[in-house]
Amino acid sequence: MDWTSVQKNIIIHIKAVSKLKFIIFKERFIKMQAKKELFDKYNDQDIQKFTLTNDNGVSISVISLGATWQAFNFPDKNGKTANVLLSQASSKEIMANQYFCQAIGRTAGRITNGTFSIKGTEYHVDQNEGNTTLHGGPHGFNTQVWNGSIEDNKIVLEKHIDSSEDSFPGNIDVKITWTLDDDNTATVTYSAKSDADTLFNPTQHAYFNLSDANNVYGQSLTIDADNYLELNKDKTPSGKMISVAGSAYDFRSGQNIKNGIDDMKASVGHTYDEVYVINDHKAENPIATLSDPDSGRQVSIFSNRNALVVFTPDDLDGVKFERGAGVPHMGIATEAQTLPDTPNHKGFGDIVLPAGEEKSYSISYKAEF
Ligand code: FUC
Repeated sequence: MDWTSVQKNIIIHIKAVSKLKFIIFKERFIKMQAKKELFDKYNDQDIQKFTLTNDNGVSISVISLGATWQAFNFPDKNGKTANVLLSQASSKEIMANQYFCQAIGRTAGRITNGTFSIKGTEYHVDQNEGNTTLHGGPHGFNTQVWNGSIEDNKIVLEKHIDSSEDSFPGNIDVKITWTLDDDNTATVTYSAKSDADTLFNPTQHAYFNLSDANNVYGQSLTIDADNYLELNKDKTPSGKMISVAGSAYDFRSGQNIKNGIDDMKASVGHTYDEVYVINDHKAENPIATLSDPDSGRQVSIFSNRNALVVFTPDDLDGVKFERGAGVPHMGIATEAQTLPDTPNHKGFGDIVLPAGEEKSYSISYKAEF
């Protein structure tokens, strides 16, 4: 070997060592933090709280009861960090006022008469809202205490649900995973495998309020949807899709939420509790974006499924949130999913989880500030 190639080799070696040192430095000092702590007790069971904090100080917390998304903390334009979710402080309250920010399954939304067919076999599942099965029925994902752990900076929640427990066909193994990346995107992934054909259409019932105010009136929402579902009196879908054009339902170019609610009340007599039919879109484009000009906070929602439920409840009386006593329009719920009541309507999609197959669905929430 001549002298120049020895020199070259030494330089390459030095470069490689410095690169390695930098990686080790980065790993040691700017590493994502993951924490597990006791939240409280529910029915004598320990309820755990898991928190991931990224390099920018943005954090998410999830608790094992109902796989509830307990916190999404990120700063406003002045650097003041706050939780943008409507969270309740204890397991007792979470179970007394269900669905707030909880995991929803096996099936999000309403199933007409709790009845559906898979490959010609008719099934009847437990009803919990008149004749309707809402959000997986009375023993849905949100009522379960999940087995939680932290694995490779991911929050992992697992549960085996027996068919006899929630009345859906098939014993099902479900895994809910939460991650948070350094672009401030929180992602929840629901995976399931069943020993018999069943339905799987999970979502997260996140209620957002990006501001410090106790309502969402100053915030605006954009939804990539040309159509919404016509609903029957009991809020089950009629099967018909209606164009949003020229109505209070139209969020395609963004709409202030207070103007929208006022317009809804004047035109159809109620607030938003609607199922939007999401347009075909590229994976990198959000299906919806909620933004708050006052705080400078924004959350974009990414999903590859065809529906988003939007709910701005008028009545939150008697619910005590960490940010204060419930008042009308304190938060806005967004639930990315496949169109509800799926097997009962042609063209709504396919939520069948065939026996022995694993299916996964993800929803991402990107925070900007
Ligand atoms: C949404 C709404 C429902 C219900 C639930 C808690 O999914 O569509 O009407 O109130 O949330």
